[in-house]
Amino acid sequence: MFCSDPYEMSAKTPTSLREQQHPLIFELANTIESVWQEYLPLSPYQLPEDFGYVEGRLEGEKLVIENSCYQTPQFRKLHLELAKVGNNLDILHCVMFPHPEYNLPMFGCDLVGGRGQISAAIVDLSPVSSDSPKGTLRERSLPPAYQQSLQALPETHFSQPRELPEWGSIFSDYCIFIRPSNAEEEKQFCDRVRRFLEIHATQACQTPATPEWRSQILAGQRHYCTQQRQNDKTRRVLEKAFGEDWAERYMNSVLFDLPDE
Ligand code: BLA
Repeated sequence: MFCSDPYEMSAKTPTSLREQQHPLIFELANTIESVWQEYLPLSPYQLPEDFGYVEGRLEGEKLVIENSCYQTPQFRKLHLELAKVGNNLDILHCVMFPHPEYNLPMFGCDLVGGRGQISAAIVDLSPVSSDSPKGTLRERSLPPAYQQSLQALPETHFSQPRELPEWGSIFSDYCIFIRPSNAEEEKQFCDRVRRFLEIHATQACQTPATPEWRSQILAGQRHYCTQQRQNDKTRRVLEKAFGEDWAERYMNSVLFDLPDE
């Protein structure tokens, strides 16, 4: 069906925003959802205050945000967000929050681009705990099974690696943060995201609950979210479109929220 207003269309069909975004975002959004559907027993997750679909204005341009959220026995929240600011800025944001009863890392992925070029592509499995139930935040490391699987992945080659900001100390040695410079690098990045997700989903389903680790894991997740909330580039986009209070609430309750104690 032809529709003259793309935003009107996206309000009706939840998969349509990605069709108006950079092809790598379209590809990654489909990849993430297909791995989730193939490997994980998904149930719906209700976002607070009906944050599912949001529209605002940024410097006269329309900002559209489309969220999809699920949960599973091991994951408190699987969050995929697509955002589009006019014709200038396309964003994919994805975080998988494990229940703190499970000693699992945080999967995070962010793609930011516009006018045909992705400027930032980042993916990581970030550790939240140490290798003993009473360890400290400083000793964070990925569980051994993750390290083995990640080490076994083929090497990647990206011509424009990017430097992490200071708050990025939460990321692991396996983190990829680049500006993809051609279609081949875009494909390599997308393949790497798929491999991270497959490792994560497979491991998660085999990981038993360990309540004696809970407080350490919770502290690790809290640290992860506290650092992510310091990303001024994300905050600025949200503040300009929706105001400071809204941006603060959205960052704390949708993008990087924490479970109840
Ligand atoms: C960078 N994130 C950015 C940038 C923008 C956003 C505009 C700058 C792009 C650039 O430097 O080229 C904006 N990102 C958003 C917005 C949302 C979003 C508005 O997700 C949501 C509505 N960010 C994450 C996650 C990770 C992440 C999960 O949300 C990592 C796992 C990382 N984004 C991240 C990093 C940068 C970034 C490391 C670069 C920050 C810098 O260089 O200072």
